[in-house]
Amino acid sequence: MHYLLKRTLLVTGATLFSSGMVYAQTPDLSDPPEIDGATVEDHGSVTLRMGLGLAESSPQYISSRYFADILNQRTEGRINVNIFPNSQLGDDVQMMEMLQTGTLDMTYPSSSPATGYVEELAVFDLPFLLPTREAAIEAMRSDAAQEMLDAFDGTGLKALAFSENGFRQLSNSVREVTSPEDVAGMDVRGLSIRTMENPVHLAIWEALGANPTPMAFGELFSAMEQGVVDGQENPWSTILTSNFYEVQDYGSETRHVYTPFIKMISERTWDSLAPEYQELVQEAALQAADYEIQLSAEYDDWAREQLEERGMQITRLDDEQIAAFQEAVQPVYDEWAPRIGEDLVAEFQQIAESSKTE
Ligand code: TK8
Repeated sequence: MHYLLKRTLLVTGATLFSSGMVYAQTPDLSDPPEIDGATVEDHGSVTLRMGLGLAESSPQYISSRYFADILNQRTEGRINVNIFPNSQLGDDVQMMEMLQTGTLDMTYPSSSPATGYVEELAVFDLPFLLPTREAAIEAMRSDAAQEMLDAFDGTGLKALAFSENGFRQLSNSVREVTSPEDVAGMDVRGLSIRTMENPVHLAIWEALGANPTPMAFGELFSAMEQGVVDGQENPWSTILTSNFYEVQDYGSETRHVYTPFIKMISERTWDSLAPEYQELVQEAALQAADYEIQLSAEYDDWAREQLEERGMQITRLDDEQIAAFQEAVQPVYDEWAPRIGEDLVAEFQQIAESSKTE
């Protein structure tokens, strides 16, 4: 049976359907892999509190439930994970700070706001660098990426695994966007676009002639609703599951950045766990990450179709149109590649190239 239906009554979008109605408006999601592996010896009961930015219908939440199930099953119920979705405990930046002080055990930010801890992560923010999911997965599994996770040691945050937030797409409430000129507005004002709290993203939207405003994700819906910003950019799955389509009429399939998520645990919490529990948490994080990447891929086109059905006007861009965006953001490379490290950027470009020719 469908994993979602087994777990709980989950729906995408705003409507909660009651039983008897068609309530599973979800893509045909894969079940997670069977949980196997030996039961871990009793090292006491542990409850982990995990805060998430996204909604219950997101791949982030669904794969976190799987993470919780693995821990629970392999400890015969001794490790429990309580998940708090929807940015209810705070946004990515706040939750990372809570992990540092030990007031929250786990969270799961985008890599972009984590560049404050590990600068090299900004390589993922370079526009149009990783064109396919295959290239992105290879980049996330590279030794260079593992070094980025290791570099969190001593910050108060332990980074366990990369997983997928996804390819970012532009949405706005003002006009159809097919070119950088549409973003900048020729005789009308440029679009005001919310960005993540990350300097490369700010540079991207400045280069495109927008009026960018960094803002916490949890404030974004009401900022768009009240017209504080015209638009934002996130994967289709988020635009759907966070109900952004209710306040955004236009979408453009720009795929301008692939954003990873990073599963994190507080170093304090980590240090308090028995080594066997640590091993299990690490293993489960990697398994849940794989499952999330798969769910995320399954969501992509489906979420876009759902958004169209719900009245959003979505524009696909052809190669020439994408090339115009790529050209406009070239200054971002000139400014940021030397700061991030030319070698690292070249390594990721190499990964991207080889994924194209495969
Ligand atoms: C969720 C965020 C979000 C990100 C953003 O916590 O802020 O736009 O893409 O999904 O990590």
